[in-house]
Order: sequence, then C-alpha cells, then structure tokens
Amino acid sequence: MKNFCIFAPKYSTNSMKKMMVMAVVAMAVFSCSTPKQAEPQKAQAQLLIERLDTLRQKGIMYGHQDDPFYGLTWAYQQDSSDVKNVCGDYPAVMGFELGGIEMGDVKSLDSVPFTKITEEAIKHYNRGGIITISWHPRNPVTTIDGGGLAGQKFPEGTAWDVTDSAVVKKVLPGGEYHEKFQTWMQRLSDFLATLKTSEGEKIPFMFRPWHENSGSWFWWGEKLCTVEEYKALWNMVQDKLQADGFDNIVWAYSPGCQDHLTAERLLDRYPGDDRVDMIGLDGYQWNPGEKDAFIARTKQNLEVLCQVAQAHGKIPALTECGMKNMTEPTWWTSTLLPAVEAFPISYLLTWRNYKDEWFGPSPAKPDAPCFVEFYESEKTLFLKDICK
Ligand code: BMA
Repeated sequence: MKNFCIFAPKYSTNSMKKMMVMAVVAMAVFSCSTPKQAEPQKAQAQLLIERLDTLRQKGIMYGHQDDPFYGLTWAYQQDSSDVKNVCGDYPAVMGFELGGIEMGDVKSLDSVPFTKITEEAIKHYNRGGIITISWHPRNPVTTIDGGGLAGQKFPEGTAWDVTDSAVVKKVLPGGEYHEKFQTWMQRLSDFLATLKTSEGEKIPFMFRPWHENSGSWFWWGEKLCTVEEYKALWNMVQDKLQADGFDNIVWAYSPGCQDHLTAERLLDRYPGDDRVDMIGLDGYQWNPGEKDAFIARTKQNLEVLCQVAQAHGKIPALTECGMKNMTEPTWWTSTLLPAVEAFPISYLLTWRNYKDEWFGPSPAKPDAPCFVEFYESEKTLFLKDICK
C-alpha cells in the first residue's frame, strides 16, 4: 500500500549536480516548446490518505456508526443524526456496515436497506465527510443459503458463529467453500461499485474487513485460523477488489485493544506494508466501574499503535470505541478525551445508537451537554472542521 511518508533518496554530490543541470535544461526545453502536462491524476484512495494525514495534524476526527439512519428516538428521517441533534454538526466520519450484502439481502444485518447506505455514503462524501466501511459477513460454512435474515440476531450462521473452527481454511482456494465465497465477494464488489457520485466519480472510503482478529468471537478470529490463513483471507478479498478496479479503498487493519499490548502482538497477523494503509484498534469500556482501567489501557495501546504506525508509515486510528449504554454523564470529557488527546490518531469512532445498545450521544440522554463540550474541544474535529 501507499506510504504517506516520502523519503529522499541519497545521491553523491557530483551526480546530484549533473542531475540538477539536466533538470534545468529539461525544464527550459519543456516550458518553451510543449504545453504544460497535467500531473497524472492521483487515485481517490491516495487523495484520502493524504487528507487523513493532513487532518490528523489538526486534531482527532469524531466518527459515529450508522449515524444518518437511526438514533435513540427516531429512524430514517431526512438529514437527521443524533450527533447533529446534540451539537449542531455531523460527525466527520460516518461508519457503515455491509453484513448481509454477501447473501444478496436487501437490508444489512442491522436492518439498514443497502440502497440507503449507498445514498447516505454519497451524501456524506458530497458534504465533505469521510466514510469507513465494516463488513461482518455471515459464516459461509454454517449459514443457510437464501438470505432474508436481516435483523435477526442469533449466533448460528452469523459472523459470530465459531462452531466450525476451520471456516477460513474452507473459503481459501482449494477449500470446499471457496466457490461459495467467490459469489459472496462478487456481491460485495457489486455493492462497492455503487459508491460513486452522479458524475460517476468513485468515492473514497476506508475499508476495515476481518477486524478484531486478535479475539476469537468472529469466524476469522485468532483461534479460528492460522496466521497464514488469516493473511491469505485478507489477500484474497483485497486482490479480488483490486482486480475489479477499486483504487478508492483505503485499507484499514484493526485488531482489538489488549492488556499490555506490544508491537509484536499488534503486528502478528499484519498483512504487510504493501497491503495496509491504516492501522487501527477497537476498544470499548463495557462497565461503568472500569473508567480508570479503560483510560490506562487505551493510552497504553495507543502509545504502541502510534509508534508502530509511525515506523511503518501508516495512519493510526481508534477504529471503534465507546461506553456501552452510557451511564456516565461526563464520559466524553472525563474518560474518552483524556484517553486519546495526547495521540496523533486520525479518528475515533463510537459504535451505533440502537435501542438495546447505544454508544453515541443523544439529546435524550444525560451525557448530551458533555458531548457539546467534547465537540467544542480544540482537539476534536467534526464535519465543519474538516471542510474549512
Ligand atoms: C455489533 C453490534 C451488533 C451489530 C454488529 C454489526 O457490535 O452492534 O448489534 O449487528 O455490531 O454492526
């Protein structure tokens, strides 16, 4: 993948001088006799990488999953957003989930119509926002063919079904489910192709497949496949999408936050510098009593993440976070901000606001005033901040 750090090559002084003379002559010849050549157009992914890198020098972008579709008290209202309804601005980053697309379903596993996802992704891009896409495909070995299961929550057949411990191996070339998985990848590819503006311009987005692979709750998790199988799964999807012409994807590798994270541990399944653009971590506070532990763990993990990302020329991010069913009215500024503010991460994203589980702000909740303070902090960037 593309490194955003550019290193100057080393030349001897003599050859340097010669090159400079040649360059001056060439510039004189070209500027007199030929019309100025336009620079070759950069791929959309590269432009987004550069934008992310510039923006992280200004602050940390705030992101929210499924933001424009539903909130705690509303669903599918034109231009609504719990975040905007609390602080007056949209999140800089919006996260969208594609689980179910592999089945040919009409709605995602979170019951969002895929046509709405296309529509809102384009809308957010057009207003200057940034998009990140996750994908929790069903378990290709245990799932029932035919689809139509959107919105149903049960482990059997879902991404969380870990009853068969060799699913990854079975979808790789030579495996008995490889052909089925090729159909699934094609459906993913067909959906991603809808992400373009009315002028036909492909919109750039971050894609974060096979995340939280350091745990073992998804069929691609640590105990469910070897390092080689995991990397082969990553490569298979990436190669397919690259062969289909997607040069608008910023590839994000994001394992989970862990106690005492080390660089070795963070990188043990890393697909490689040529295959990753961003390195992220997912990390939540699940219980109210874990405030101090959450802050300490997040800081320790981000420290390692930022060092590793810097060494590999990649962009770091806290790709998922939040406090489930927020019970702490000051959480945004007493817990989240102190945990992240010292780190040059690109963004943090809180997960969705759904009736059984919410992670973002809502006007209906007591943390709303504190979220406004979080919004007003110099450190955080929302849509208007990144469009200036
Ligand atoms: C999980 C939960 C699920 C959801 C899934 C995919 O963390 O929010 O309810 O289906 O993410 O978005």
